[in-house]
Amino acid sequence: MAEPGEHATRCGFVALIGAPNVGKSTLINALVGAKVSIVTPKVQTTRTLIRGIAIEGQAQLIFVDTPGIFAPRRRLDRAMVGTAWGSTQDADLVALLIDSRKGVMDDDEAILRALGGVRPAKVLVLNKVDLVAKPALLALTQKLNERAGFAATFMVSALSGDGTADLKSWFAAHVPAGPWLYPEDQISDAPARQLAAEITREKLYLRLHQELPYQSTVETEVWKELKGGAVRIEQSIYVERESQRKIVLGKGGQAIKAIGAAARADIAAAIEQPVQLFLHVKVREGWADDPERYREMGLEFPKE
Ligand SMILES: Nc1nc2c(ncn2[C@@H]2O[C@H](COP(=O)(O)OP(=O)(O)OP(=O)(O)O)[C@@H](O)[C@H]2O)c(=O)[nH]1
Ligand SMILES: [Mg+2]
Repeated sequence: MAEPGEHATRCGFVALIGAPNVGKSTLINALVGAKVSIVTPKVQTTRTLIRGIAIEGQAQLIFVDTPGIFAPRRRLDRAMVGTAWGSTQDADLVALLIDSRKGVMDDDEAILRALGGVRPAKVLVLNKVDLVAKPALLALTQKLNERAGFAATFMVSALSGDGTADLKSWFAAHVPAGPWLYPEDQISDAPARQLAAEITREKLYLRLHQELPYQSTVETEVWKELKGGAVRIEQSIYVERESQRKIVLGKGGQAIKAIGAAARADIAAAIEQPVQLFLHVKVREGWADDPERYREMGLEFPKE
């Protein structure tokens, strides 16, 4: 006979935080088992909170991917870092990711100093262990555990999936008892238009360099279901200056064509529908100081 409560469900929010580029988005995708958040080799790819949902036994885990935490300079940076810290206030568990190949860098130091003010239980996740020898990991584990009170330490490769199953089981055992908040088959709470804009932004980051990715943003303007099952999507890519617009377009439109083709394929795969994608590159000087752009991204607009 089943004991009372034996089949009780659990449910909770797990915030994944850390410096830029440590692999938070790669990890959320591995934990969810689907691509819910974009990944690039560049720092500061993620700009807002991205929730990805997974079921593990009786537990529903709502993972929250966050922008990397660093010393912010621009208004957009401040909004990103503020929203990342904000995620820890609403979380049941917080996972601090460290790039174990790089070790403890300046941004990590600052995060460790601020971690004392974070209320939920914290776990340490040493990521990218595929790139590091075991003895170095043990030394890093010891060093970091001396700095903060972690409930557990995990060594994972978000890229290969190594160690992520153990991490997920631990989360499932430690989120509070309670009813599931989302339907069983839901993996994300982001509207499809937001996911589509993010996918295009990923292609911009992969294709463009220096300051350009950081001075651009993407918004989905039109989403029209067509007869026959396809969808027509129109997106605006905002840049700061005419010179940047020219670079995004590329010689003879080559760059925007490549970005569009790559984005279209991924959006179609994500929404499992044929897609017609139209990209419009627009100069909007000062978009990064326009509250409307922040609202579109789901970010608070910092006063300065
Ligand atoms: N070798 C290796 N590379 C990884 C691993 N996890 C992530 N990466 C790579 O690290 C880079 C950054 O990964 P992201 O997941 O975008 O990192 P992030 O922490 O979300 O970065 P921001 O959104 O900028 O804060 C990408 O090139 C990933 O492929 C890992 O376990 N091993
Ligand atoms: Mg990210």
